[in-house]
Amino acid sequence: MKLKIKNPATGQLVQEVPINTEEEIQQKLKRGHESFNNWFKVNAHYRSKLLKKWSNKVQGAKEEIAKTITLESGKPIQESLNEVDYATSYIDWYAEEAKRIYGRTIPANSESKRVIVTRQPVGLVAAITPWNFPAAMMTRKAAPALAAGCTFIIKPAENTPLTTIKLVQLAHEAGIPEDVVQYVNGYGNEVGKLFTASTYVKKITFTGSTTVGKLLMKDSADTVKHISLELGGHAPLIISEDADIDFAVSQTIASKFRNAGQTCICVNRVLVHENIVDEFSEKLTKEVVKLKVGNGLEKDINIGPIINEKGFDKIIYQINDAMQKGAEVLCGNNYNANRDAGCFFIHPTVLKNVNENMAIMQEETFGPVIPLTTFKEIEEAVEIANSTPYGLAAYFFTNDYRTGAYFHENLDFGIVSWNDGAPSAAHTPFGGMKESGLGREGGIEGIESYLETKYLSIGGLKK
Ligand code: TXE
Repeated sequence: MKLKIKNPATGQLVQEVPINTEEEIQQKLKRGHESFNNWFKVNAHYRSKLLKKWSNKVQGAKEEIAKTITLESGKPIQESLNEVDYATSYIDWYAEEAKRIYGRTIPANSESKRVIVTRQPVGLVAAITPWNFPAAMMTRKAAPALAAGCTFIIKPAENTPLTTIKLVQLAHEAGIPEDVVQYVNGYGNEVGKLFTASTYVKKITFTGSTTVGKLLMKDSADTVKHISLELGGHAPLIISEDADIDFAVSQTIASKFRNAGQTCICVNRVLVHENIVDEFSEKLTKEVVKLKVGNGLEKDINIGPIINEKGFDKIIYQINDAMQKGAEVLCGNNYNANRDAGCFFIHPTVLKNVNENMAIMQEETFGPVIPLTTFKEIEEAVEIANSTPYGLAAYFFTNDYRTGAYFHENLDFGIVSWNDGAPSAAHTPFGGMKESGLGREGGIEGIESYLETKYLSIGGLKK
């Protein structure tokens, strides 16, 4: 049995990849578990050196990896090149963090005692990643795991395994032992069950839909695994009356249309103060119609295909639902769908007069659509922004420090971005509140969930 990897822009077969049997997966899990005892005792400075070597190898293969990302995910080639840099930045960051896993001493309550706290890696980590950032989602999980001293096994998305295969191969070439970082290929529900049931796996790290995240959390309960979940988002972007409108337009476009809107932190709902909505929507639409849609390998393409039919149907449903309930189309709402070939393109769309009864204001869109709504008071904007079960990223634009402070304190989101459409970076903690997930990836926080705390109490010492 093989996975057929197709280019979502053309429908052409890129490559076939063997699906691992259950027996092969169990063997790999066993090897990952058995190699843990050696790997975690390797000194941290040496692990750091291997991670740096891996980073150099990834940069050395940058063009090849970027082309693979575009071929299997459809994103424009420049975005794929950027993704390779972004993916590498996580390896670089955690190569340094490997050397900074500190313990502490606690003053004892007796002269004959000493109390010491150390940190140790959790063990074998199993990762499940999505198709929207095939390189970065891999390194954002593998780099802190390996830096902490964990062994690592990954199941990439069924439609984008080629980037992962290449990254794992480069890790081995860099000197990271084969059993320490491994991949398996197969269907999510089948491999997911083997990962969650395995007593060798000590932690699950997942990026994907909220539905699957909840399932993995339930299935991990039987063996009480550590779990990190980076799930869906429904990011609001709020534009205050005093904001710099031209800047807000450029940042809205940068945030919304990256990867054709198939990004968990991309803007999903735009809330504009009612006094500036006409100027903002006019300027926004003027820029949005300039974006070019097409095959990401061609020159100057801004927006590639939608990943698959399921994603396409969800976006079209949300647009139609909004229009039926009174939304006005300012631009876009045209698309090319070739269901036989599996190719789906949606032109960037701006909708005005949306309201909270429309699906597009309640559910993650994952497509190139901007719904615009208005507010009068900042309290009302916050109420709308917080009104969904998601809490990943929120953006706001204001030049008033009091408004900024109010938004910062009252928006229930893990990432709050003030006058900035691109907040994500390796040195920052990325993750959500509410049903957007558990745990953080990146920054000093990103290594925490790969570590256990061990406390040593020494007694009977001479005074
Ligand atoms: O996600 P899935 P899909 C959101 C986004 C998108 C929707 C559906 O709204 O439109 O989810 O996308 C594996 N047990 N995000 O269908 O199914 C699967 O093999 C274990 C947001 O692609 O969650 C793949 O490797 N694993 C998100 C991974 O989960 C399972 C990125 C993601 O697939 C499984 C992607 C199961 N039962 C989608 N079922 C983000 N946070 O960026 C599937 N998988």
